Amino acid sequence: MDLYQAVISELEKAPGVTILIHKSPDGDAIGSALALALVLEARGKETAIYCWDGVPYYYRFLPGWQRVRKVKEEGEVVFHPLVVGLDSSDLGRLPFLRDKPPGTVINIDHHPTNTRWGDLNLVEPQASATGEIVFGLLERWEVEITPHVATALYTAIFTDTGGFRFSNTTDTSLLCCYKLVDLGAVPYEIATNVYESYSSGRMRLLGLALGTLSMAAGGGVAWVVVTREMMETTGTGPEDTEEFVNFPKSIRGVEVALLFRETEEGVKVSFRSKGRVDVAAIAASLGGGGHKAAAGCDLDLSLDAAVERVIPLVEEALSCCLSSTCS
Ligand SMILES: [Mn+2]
Repeated sequence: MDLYQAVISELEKAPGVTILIHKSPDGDAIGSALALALVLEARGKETAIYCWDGVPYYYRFLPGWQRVRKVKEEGEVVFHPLVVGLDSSDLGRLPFLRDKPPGTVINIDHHPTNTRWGDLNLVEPQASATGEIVFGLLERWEVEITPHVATALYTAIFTDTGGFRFSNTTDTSLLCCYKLVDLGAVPYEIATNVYESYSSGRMRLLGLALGTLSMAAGGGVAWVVVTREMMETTGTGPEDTEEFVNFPKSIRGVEVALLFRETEEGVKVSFRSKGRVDVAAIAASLGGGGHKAAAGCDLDLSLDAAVERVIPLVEEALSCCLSSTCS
């Protein structure tokens, strides 16, 4: 049986479905989860969505966002017989789990570094977003896609492609969004909610972060830093640093951009590449993962030590690509 049909038949027969999405949830994780939950509920099934972190305030326009429950312990999770993980490349992205969840587990994702941690693994690395895979699933399932579902899936694809600017924007992602607009998603409203509804504190935080701009490799590498103190001063949270890495990336000549954000445990590093350097490989060598053009990792180091550890790796990968000796 086709993998999509296998997933559909599991969804059809399950009386309830537990949906898990990755920590620091983004528009793709949240949108995909809400779309799936809304469809399942319309078919009379119980659903529960869990995440290590809460929904960032600028995604709280999404219909049903309150369904996403923040959990820190596996014991707080209600496990239905079927569990669906979305946009989560490995179990480390679901830190409230002690191990693989009970019951039948379906893993739907588009990260090439996905570890195939489910019983059924619908992993499509060429998809721009997990939302694109979920949309394909719903189309094959021939269920009703309401305007709320369309809004959630459009938001997933729109945000994971950086507003259709990133290299993962394809004819398929645009065709999906065309269909989703036809089904009731409103691009202008979604764009305004996602990208023009930030707090003033976030804008002040961005100012402080941009003040730390550093460059290396003759202008090929650029990065900014966010300290915990900066977030305290501006009254902001980790979700306010989403997209910050795209500012150093937007400099002419920069091939790889990074954001170093100080966390309680150490440093979270976000990588973005304009295409020549595979940043997923660098992130994976540091225990993280992601896509060729967008990746991340967590380091148990001080900010200074993290910069000293990571930047030489990026410089080396860039010089390797530029010397054309690398494959
Ligand atoms: Mn995604």
